[in-house]
Amino acid sequence: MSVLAFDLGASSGRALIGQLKDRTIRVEEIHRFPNEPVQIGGRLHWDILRLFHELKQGLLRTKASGIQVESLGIDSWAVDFGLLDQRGELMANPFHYRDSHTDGVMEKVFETVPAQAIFAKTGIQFLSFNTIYQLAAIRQSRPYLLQEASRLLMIPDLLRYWLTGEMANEFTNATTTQLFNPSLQRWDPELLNSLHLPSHLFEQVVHPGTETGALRAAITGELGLPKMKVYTVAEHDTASAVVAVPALERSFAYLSCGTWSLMGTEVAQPVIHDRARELNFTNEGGAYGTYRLLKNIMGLWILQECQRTWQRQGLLYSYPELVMMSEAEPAFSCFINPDDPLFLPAGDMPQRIAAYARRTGQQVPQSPGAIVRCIMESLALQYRHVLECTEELSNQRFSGLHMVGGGIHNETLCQWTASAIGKPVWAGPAEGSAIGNMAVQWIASGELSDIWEARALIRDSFPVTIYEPADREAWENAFGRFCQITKSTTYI
Ligand code: ADP
Ligand code: LRH
Repeated sequence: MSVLAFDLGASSGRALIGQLKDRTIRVEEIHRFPNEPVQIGGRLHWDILRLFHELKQGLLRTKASGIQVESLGIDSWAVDFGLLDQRGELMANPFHYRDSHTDGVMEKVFETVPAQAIFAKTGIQFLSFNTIYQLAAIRQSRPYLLQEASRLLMIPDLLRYWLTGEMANEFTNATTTQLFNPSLQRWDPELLNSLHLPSHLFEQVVHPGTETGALRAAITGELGLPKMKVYTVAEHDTASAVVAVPALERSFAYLSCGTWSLMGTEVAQPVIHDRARELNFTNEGGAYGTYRLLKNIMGLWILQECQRTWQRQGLLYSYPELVMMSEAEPAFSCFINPDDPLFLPAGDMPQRIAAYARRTGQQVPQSPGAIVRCIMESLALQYRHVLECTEELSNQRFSGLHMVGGGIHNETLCQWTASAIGKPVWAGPAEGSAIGNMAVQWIASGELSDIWEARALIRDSFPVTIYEPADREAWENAFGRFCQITKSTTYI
């Protein structure tokens, strides 16, 4: 049976068709497009109508492929949303989570509800751009939006609504708002009340694998398509990526490596206590009653922004070129804490890395290759730190690390990660989110029995590259220095 997955990452979106035949998954990418935010009036927004247009292009290419697709699902990055009026129309352009309207808002919210109370209720990490702080910012600057709005839909909820005409808030993404209470299994009424957020915006959440309508007649008519079922999948892209981790054992650690690096493990119950809060870990909802005990690491975003900065200066480097240039540079010359808030907003990352190096008394990396080396080594060392925290919080010891996502195309990063953690890295599949999206559709339609059957099938269908640790002593010493340099800086 064939299904269509739309996977929208912060840097690009794609449409993939998955075919499940003779106990093998075959995947074909039929559409890929950049996801470029738009800066306007000093604000940063997603180009949501363009994204919807690209979904339609994906549907047209599905038709052109001649493959009969039974259903589709959409996953995307978390926390961002649209507000709809009583007529069901989008009231304003959704903000990009890197917009500065949330600057200082989290601290203000803590004056009303202390951080401890928010974490106790939600189990969600403190990121300055979480939906809760975006809504608090909107309440201050554009109160009319919240007064008039009748519904809040997260990005995949919104796109799904435009495709089907049906509104539903999906569970995995709902948890990333930091307004959902996993013990109550509903939006937290006290949090909504304390922050004066209208409760009617938030409807009952639906779980991954729920059939939530079909392509509406206006779409099938416009595009000349047959009717197609639409499922809520694990609509947070990281939740879908975790579904696709080809683990055979129940206890495993993962790193979803794309614009962000999300590292953690799957747990049956949220881990909510002081230590988890101190380490700023999160317990985001997963598929089939699981939770994702993980931590956000700034990830390849820093490299993306360097590439963009150099491009503006007329220096065009592809990712493979940048990686190659970094390999020619001396090892362990400069480290950054990738999670320093300095690196969160868009902008001139080479300059910020130089500022960080000066602030911490290190030699400033000068060439693009040296800067890329600094980013990649620092990421690998931060992975080591976060893996140790994951082991502590989950009370487990992992024998290796599963890496999924576009970042695994960077073989040097995979190798350095293995060396930094001192354990093997198992890399694959690169399109984890899209494949996890498909797996939930197959489970929903009865083609697969459960997530473990899906994972075994993914393991058999896609290659996994194994990276063994190397240069252990040098990486051990580097980790000691990295911890010294980065311990003074705060986390995102
Ligand atoms: P997202 O879904 O968040 O948009 P992806 O999972 O597509 O991100 O991963 C994008 C990242 O993968 C890029 O920022 C880049 O660093 C890395 N990447 C992709 N292709 C390559 C490649 N050929 N060589 C090295 N790195 C790559
Ligand atoms: C990764 C991701 C991550 C969120 C961030 C906003 O794409 O969904 O899990 O924290 O984007």
